[in-house]
Amino acid sequence: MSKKFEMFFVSMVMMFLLAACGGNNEESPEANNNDTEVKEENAEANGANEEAAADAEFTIRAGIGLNNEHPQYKGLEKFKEIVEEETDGAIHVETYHSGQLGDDRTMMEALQLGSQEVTVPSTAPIANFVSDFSIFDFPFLFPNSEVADEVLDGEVGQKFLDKLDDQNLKGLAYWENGFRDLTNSEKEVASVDDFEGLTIRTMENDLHLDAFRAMGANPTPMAFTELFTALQQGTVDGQENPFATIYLEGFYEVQDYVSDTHHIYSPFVFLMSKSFYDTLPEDYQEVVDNAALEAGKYQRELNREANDEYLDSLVEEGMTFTEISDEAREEMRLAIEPVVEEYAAELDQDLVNEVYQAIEDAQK
Ligand code: KDG
Repeated sequence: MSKKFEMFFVSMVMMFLLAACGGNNEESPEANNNDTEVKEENAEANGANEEAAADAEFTIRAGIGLNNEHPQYKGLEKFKEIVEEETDGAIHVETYHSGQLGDDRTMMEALQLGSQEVTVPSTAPIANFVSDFSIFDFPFLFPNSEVADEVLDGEVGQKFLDKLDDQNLKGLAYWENGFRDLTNSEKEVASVDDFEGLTIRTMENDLHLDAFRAMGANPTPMAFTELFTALQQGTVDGQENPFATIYLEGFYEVQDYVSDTHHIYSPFVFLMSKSFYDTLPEDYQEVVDNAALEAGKYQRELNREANDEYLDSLVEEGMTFTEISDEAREEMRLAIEPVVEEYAAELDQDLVNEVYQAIEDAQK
């Protein structure tokens, strides 16, 4: 069975099981993502889960695309710890990684349908549900993560989260994916000219596609769950993700070159199914609100350490590192500027101005 078909088959089976189980999971998901083997400990954990779930009033199934080594998953475990402790086990949290419950879009749709309770996607796929979110994927928008924190955790960030309600999604907090960097298997990329002809996988987001086209690359949208295989088989030459993901997902095994393009600061959004959230009593709603924020702080901290640490590890694994100069980064920004202006014109102008203003204020 081909890997892709296997993934598709497993996703279908998972969706069926989740829908059939309704409130409580009685089956352990057995899914294989990329080359990440389903860990035995996962099956064991799910065995323990079954008992705890049986005693619980509510079960939250929380799934992400990245693997269980990633700070995103550690954040999810922290969320579980806080929620179960604070509710004395009345809310039971099951955590799934590596796309075991599907890719970002599938999981968001499952939240809308009420067959999954939590996921933590990047803002890029969220823009397909609430288009205003695409502003957070404007290349070179946030100068650093401190400014991003201030804007996202502030009033304007909350306005975006509120927009998710209409989609039956409850946005509880911003977590962090981080600054995205380019890898490929063909050549060193030091300047905008070097993008010419490279086939690059991007997230499923039109702005990302247009931005890479503007730099001369040949972008292809693809779910994260398909990425490792696509790189391995040479379906695409490259991809872009923060160093932590590049290292922890083992992309260095199938990619030779890495450049610190830092072209987009990618936030994660902690999402809950709104129909599920609305069934929780008020005190439990408060618990999940605070847990999403607390776990987010912890996740951001781990994520920043990981992104600082793993470039060296990528070089140790044999990747060639190309440092992007300030001038080269400015050339990239200029190449993408018309795309950003075009997308900005399509969005809620007051909100766009508020974001720009908040970024300026955060730098004062
Ligand atoms: O869990 C989140 C991931 O599925 C995804 O958003 C990671 O940045 C990502 C990508 O490139 O798809």
